[in-house]
Amino acid sequence: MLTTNASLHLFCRVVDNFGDVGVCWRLARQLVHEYGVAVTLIIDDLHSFQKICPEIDVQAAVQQTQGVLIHDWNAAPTQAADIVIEAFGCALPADYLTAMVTRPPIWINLEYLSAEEWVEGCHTLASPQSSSSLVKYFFFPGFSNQTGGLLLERDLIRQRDAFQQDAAAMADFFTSLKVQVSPPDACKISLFCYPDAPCVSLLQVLQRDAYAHASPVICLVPEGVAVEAVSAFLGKPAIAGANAKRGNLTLQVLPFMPQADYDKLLWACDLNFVRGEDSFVRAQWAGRPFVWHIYPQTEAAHLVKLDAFLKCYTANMSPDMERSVTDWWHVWNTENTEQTLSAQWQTFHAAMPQLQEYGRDWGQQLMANGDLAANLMMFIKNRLK
Ligand code: TRH
Repeated sequence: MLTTNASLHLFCRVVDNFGDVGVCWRLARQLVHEYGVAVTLIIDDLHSFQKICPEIDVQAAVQQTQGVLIHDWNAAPTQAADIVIEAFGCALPADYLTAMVTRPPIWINLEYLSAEEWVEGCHTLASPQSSSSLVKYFFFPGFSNQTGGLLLERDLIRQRDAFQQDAAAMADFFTSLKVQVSPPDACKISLFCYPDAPCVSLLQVLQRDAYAHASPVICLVPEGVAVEAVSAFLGKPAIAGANAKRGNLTLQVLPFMPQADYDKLLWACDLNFVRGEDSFVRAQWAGRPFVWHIYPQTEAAHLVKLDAFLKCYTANMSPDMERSVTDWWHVWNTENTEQTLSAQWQTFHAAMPQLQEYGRDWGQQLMANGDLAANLMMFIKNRLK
């Protein structure tokens, strides 16, 4: 395995929201804790970082948290490390690039996640830089063994299983969030999506008494998510702790929580609506049915990515199950009328027990690709030879 005295600088610029820092923070911690690498995370937005990791001091130019050295972007190191990871093509500072020419590191561009087929052909490709003697390598996360795999901590699945098998631990978790799970067999849904998701229609569908044959629904929404739809449903501001019950649905706003607690929320719910990249991956490790709201792109490029993932995720499903998932995910990403959502929701909802089973097998299939940190370390080790 990689020598532990190798230094690694991981550069992250927050484009928006929490996924960029979410992915980098997870990777940084894993490389420190599981591989003993000296990781420095250089980041340009400590405020976004603090949302998912409350111990971050937004004023500090340099700080150490959970074994990771963290530099504000404006206080980036001036000496190049042995390994440099540029997250999502974030463009390294000019001075740092100059330092890299003097002491060339292994330079990796960690790319965005996509299930599109071209990813396999580009994974680990070398890109010689025309302006210097440096070479940058592309490293793609993904869903096949021809990609870098997905971020997965060594102990995560064991921790998940222990939590999901421990009714008292789950009850304590909900109590800590001030959520009353009543009745105990209520269907618990977490909701994390972009502002253009058809949330008003979803909440109407979930509250309708026509579905009272199904168990009551408790929908948990982190503060700041689907704010308009949630406050319209509540009839009051969508702030943490606010809740209301209408028809079959109880809706409650949760505080935006630290990353590890958000994982637990995904493990504890019966269905998770997730978005972007990181929560999307974590929902897959939760082993529970999930629905992806993909990050919207111009010219509907995101819908191609959505279908690429659906193709690989549903490959081993029965035709009926495949249709219920594909139709519901399409509706969630493109439609907004209550009528359209209602029909597809009923079919999807009926398929949830089978999806629960399927989710476990899907997780096993993903794990067989090796996890991203392990694959990355192997790639680096081979370059260091
Ligand atoms: O927040 P996202 O939409 O982030 C990203 C960025 O927008 C990025 O620019 C884009 O390219 C990418 O999506 C596709 O969604 P994501 O990726 O799911 O990241 C959310 C992070 O926030 C994830 O690490 C989980 C964390 N989180 C918490 O820590 N606590 C919470 O309460 C919630 C709801 C999320």
